[in-house]
Amino acid sequence: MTNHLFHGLMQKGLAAPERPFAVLPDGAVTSYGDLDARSARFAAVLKEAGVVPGDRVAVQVDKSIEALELYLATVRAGAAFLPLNTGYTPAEIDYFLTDATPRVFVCDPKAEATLAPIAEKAGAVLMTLGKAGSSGEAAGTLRARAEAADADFEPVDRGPDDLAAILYTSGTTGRSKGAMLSHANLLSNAQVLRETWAFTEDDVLLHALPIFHTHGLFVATNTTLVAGGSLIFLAKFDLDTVFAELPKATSMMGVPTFYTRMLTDDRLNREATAHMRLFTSGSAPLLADTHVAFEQRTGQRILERYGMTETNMNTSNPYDGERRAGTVGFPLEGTELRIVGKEDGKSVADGEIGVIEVRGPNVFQGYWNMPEKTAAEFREDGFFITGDLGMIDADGYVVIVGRDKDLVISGGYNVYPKEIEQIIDELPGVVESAVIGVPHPDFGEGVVGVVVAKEKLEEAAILAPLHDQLAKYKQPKRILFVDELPRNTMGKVQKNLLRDAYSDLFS
Ligand code: MLC
Ligand code: AMP
Repeated sequence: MTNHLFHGLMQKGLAAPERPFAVLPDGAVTSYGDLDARSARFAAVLKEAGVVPGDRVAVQVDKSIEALELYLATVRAGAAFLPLNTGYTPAEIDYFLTDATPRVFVCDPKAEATLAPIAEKAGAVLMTLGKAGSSGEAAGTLRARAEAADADFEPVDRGPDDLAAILYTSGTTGRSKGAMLSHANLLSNAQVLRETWAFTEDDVLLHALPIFHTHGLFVATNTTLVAGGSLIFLAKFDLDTVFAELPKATSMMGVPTFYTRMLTDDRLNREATAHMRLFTSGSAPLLADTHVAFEQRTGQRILERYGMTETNMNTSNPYDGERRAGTVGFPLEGTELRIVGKEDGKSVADGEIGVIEVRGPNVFQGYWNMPEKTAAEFREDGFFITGDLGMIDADGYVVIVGRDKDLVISGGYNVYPKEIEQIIDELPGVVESAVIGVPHPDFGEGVVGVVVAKEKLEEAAILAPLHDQLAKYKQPKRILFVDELPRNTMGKVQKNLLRDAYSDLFS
C-alpha cells in the first residue's frame, strides 16, 4: 500500500536504514531504520487507541526525536498531525482541542493533570510523552505502550489529496484557524526545496528551530528526510550549543533572530563557518543590514526565502546566482506568484506594490471547519491571497514591503493584535486598547499594548492577567497608557501613527 507522504519522505531512508537521521549533542544517534521502526510502533499505538484515517492527532510536547517519530507515525496511520506550540496555555489548548476534536491528544506528563479535563471534554484519548531520555512515569504512557506494540505496522493507504497535517495560525478576528495541508502539499514542497537548495544525503542540518511550526517541522525536517540527509537536533536555539555543533554541520536554517544573535557573538567568523554550504532565513523579514553584516563577518550570503503556514514555501533566493539582500528571491518551481491591487484584485505593473497572491501544489486545502473564511481568502482562479504586500523588482526578485494584515512577527512567531486587544479590553478600568509591533533589536518586532484607561493603572495590572491566557511570546513586552487612540475619519485606529510614535521604544 502507498502512503503518499510517508513513502515519499522515507524513500531514501528506507533504502539505507543504517544511515543516521538525527544526532543529539550527547552523541545519541537515531538511524533511518530506528525512525522507521519506532514510528511503526507509535502508529500501532494510535491505531489501538481508535485512530482511523482522517482523524486528528494533536500534540503539545517538548522538542524531541520521539515527537518527530510521532509525526511520522500519525501520517503512517493515515491521520492528520496537529502540533501545538509548547508555550500555549491551557486556555489556548482548550480552543484548539474543541475546534479540531482530535481522536488522540499527546501532552507532556507534567501537564497531564491540568490538560486531562480539557482532553476529556473534547472527546480525545489522552497520552503523554516525556523528555527524551526520561524513564518511568516521566517517559509517558505513549512510549510504554509502544514497547508492547507491533513493529510491523503497514502504512495506511493515503493519496496526494488526503489530509496530512493541520497547523493553527492566528486570524485577524482573533480566532485561530486550522490550515489543512495535504500529503501532496507537504511532499511537493520538500522535493522542490531539496532541488532548489541542493540538499543531498551528505547534508547535516543544524536544527535549532521548534518543531510545532512549518519552518522547523516541514522546511527543515521534511527537506532533510527527502534528501536522506541528517539532522543535528538541538532542543532549542542556544548560542553555546550552536557554536559547539556548527563544525559538524553543512547547513543551517533559522529565523532572523538566530542570525542577529549570532552576530552579537565573537565566535562568529570566517573560520567557524568556512565549511558551511548554506545558511537560510525566513518566517520574518531579514534586514538587509543583517544580511550584509553576516557576509562581512563570515563571507556567507544568507539565502532568504518566503513562506507561510498556509502555503509552505513560495519563493527563494537562488542557490547558485545572486542572493539579493532585502528580497525573497523568485517563485519556487511549480508555484505561481502575482502582485495585485488591493481594491480591484488586478495585477499591477512590475515595480508597483500590491498584495502577494500565490497558486501551486504547495497551497493548502482550506481552513478546518471554516468554509467561509477559506472562500474569502481564495480568488476564483485558485490564487490564495497571502495578505503580504510586495513588489517584483526589475530582475524578477520578489520584495516584501509590508503586510496588509494586522500581524506582528516576533522572533518568527506570529502575533495577531486582535486576540490580545480582546482580552485587554475586558480588564477592569480599561476603555480600549491597540496592540502594535515596533522594531526590537532581538525579536525584529516587539509586541506593545497601547491602552486607554478610565483610571490610573500600572503596567502590571494589564500584564498580570494575560499570563494565564496567552503564550509568553504573545504577551506585550510593554504597556503604554494614552488619553486616546488616534483615529481616521472613518473611526479606524491609526496603528501606523502609534508605530511611528513608539518606534524607538526598544532601541
Ligand atoms: C521567547 N520569548 C519571546 C519569543 N521567544 N518573546 C517574543 N517573541 C519570541 N519569539 C520570550 C521568552 O518567553 C522570555 O520571556 C523572553 O522572551 C526571552 O526569552 P529568550 O530566552 O531570549 O528566548 P528564546 O527561548 O531564546 O527564544 C527566542 C527564539 C525563539 C527566537 C530562539 O522564539 C524561536 O525559536 N523562534 C522561532 C520561531 C519559529 O520557528 N517560527 C517559524 C514559524 S513558521 P521571559 O519573560 O520568561 O524572560 C512560518 C512560516 C515560514 O513563519 O515562512 O517559515
Ligand atoms: P506564519 O503564519 O507563521 O506561517 O507566518 C507567515 C508570514 O510570515 C508570512 O505571511 C509573512 O508575513 C512572514 N514571512 C515569512 N517569511 C518571510 C520573509 N522571508 N520575509 C518577510 N516576511 C516573511
